[in-house]
Amino acid sequence: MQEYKLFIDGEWTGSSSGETFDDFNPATLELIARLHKASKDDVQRAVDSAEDAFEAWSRTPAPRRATILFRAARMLEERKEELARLMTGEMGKVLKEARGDVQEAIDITYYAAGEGRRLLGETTPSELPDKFCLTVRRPIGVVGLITPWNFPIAIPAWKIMPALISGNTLVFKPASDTPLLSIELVKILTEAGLPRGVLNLVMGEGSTVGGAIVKNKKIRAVSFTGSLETGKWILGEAARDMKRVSLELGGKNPIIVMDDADMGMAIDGVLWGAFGTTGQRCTAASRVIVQEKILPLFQKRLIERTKLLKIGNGLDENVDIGPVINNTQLQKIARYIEIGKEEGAKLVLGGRIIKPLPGHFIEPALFSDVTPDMRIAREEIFGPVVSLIRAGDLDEAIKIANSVEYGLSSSIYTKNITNAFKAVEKIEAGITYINAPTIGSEIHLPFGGVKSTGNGTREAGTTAIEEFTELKTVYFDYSGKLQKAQIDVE
Ligand code: UN1
Repeated sequence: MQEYKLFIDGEWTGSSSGETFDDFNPATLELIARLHKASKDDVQRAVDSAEDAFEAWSRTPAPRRATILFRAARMLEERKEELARLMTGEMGKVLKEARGDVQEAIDITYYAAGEGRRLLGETTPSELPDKFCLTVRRPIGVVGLITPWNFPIAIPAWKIMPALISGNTLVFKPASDTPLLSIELVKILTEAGLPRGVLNLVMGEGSTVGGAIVKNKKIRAVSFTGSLETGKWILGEAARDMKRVSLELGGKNPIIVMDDADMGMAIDGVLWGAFGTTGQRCTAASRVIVQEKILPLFQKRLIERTKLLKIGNGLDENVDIGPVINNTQLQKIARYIEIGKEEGAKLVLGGRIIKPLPGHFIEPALFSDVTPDMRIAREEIFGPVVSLIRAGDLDEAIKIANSVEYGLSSSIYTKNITNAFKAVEKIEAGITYINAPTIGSEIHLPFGGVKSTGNGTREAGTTAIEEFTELKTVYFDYSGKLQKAQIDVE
């Protein structure tokens, strides 16, 4: 079994406390790796090393920083299959999805590398003669990145690549359930030529290691994807030092199915949106709001199709649904199944923990007769559980869609163009899909949500650069005399 150390100041170094933690395959429960756990001192060393590296890295021309990213992207491409297999063995998602996860990392790496020749600011006329106005982008400084386990390489890459191309230096903590892909990503970037200290990897629990990152005064920005509870804590802590924070938190994403929809397509969409990644996406569809006329037939057909999904080890190419990440999550999902029953929803399919498979498996679950006030219709479960909710018309469907505290992704299935535009206008979410499920974002568009899903920032797309840069406004006066804005108006 492999043991992995921390990566600080360009060296793989053991934890100063000597503490380690274990990494298991969720499908087989095999122990696959032992990882060094960072102490507070280790985090401080990582921050110091990032601080030392900042001057040289931020002064390296962005197109030259990009050459390292282009090289890393090509290496990721060459190793795509191997990395996908490693991911399935650690995180559990089925192989074709793991390949997609690596592809997303490849895409953002190329995209961020391309930004090395843009990093656009703006130029605009001055109100005074012989004066030139522009904005330039500057890196923020030492940035802390904290990532979740559900996209073990895509989400780290979403954050690392734009942060690097913008000239920041980093202290990065991946989720303790899935550190292996992050270790590979750090190795690839190092081999591609990233200078020492620019990217430091610390591992361990969120409460200690993540906490030490967030509280460190030298860290000027934190980018976090994870739970609402942790996000709120980070925002509060960061306020003390006026740190920049970007948060991608939970979702309770609805798919609205109108009675004019193509039903077969909507069912395909629900199966993929709700049960892909075993429902463990922030964008997973967990509420399916169906117009009442078609609800009975829709429910019947959805049950039939869900029954056909094959559960098992994601390395088997025939499997549709892999395991849940760990026992805590498995028990949390099982508890929500009980809560749903107690609240009076009808469990029409699945929801049982599967034994005697050794891993953390649960059957995809469908609840009917769910009302919007029930906890299973409001709280993020992060598992393969769908609540079917009845709506009379589009207005009611949208009202239900908006009745939760989250607002990440959303979807509507309809053939009616008016319905589609109304949904775009009225659904409170960062993302709305028309005739496609709630998952499947592309890296060159902004990703993020409204309400409690975040704090207004967006990842990926051109907004990825905004997330990791400061704007400087420059006024260049070449008139040779004092000119006064707002005063010299004649
Ligand atoms: C997440 O839901 O946790 O849209 C991230 C998707 C992926 C990213 C999802 N591109 O499903």
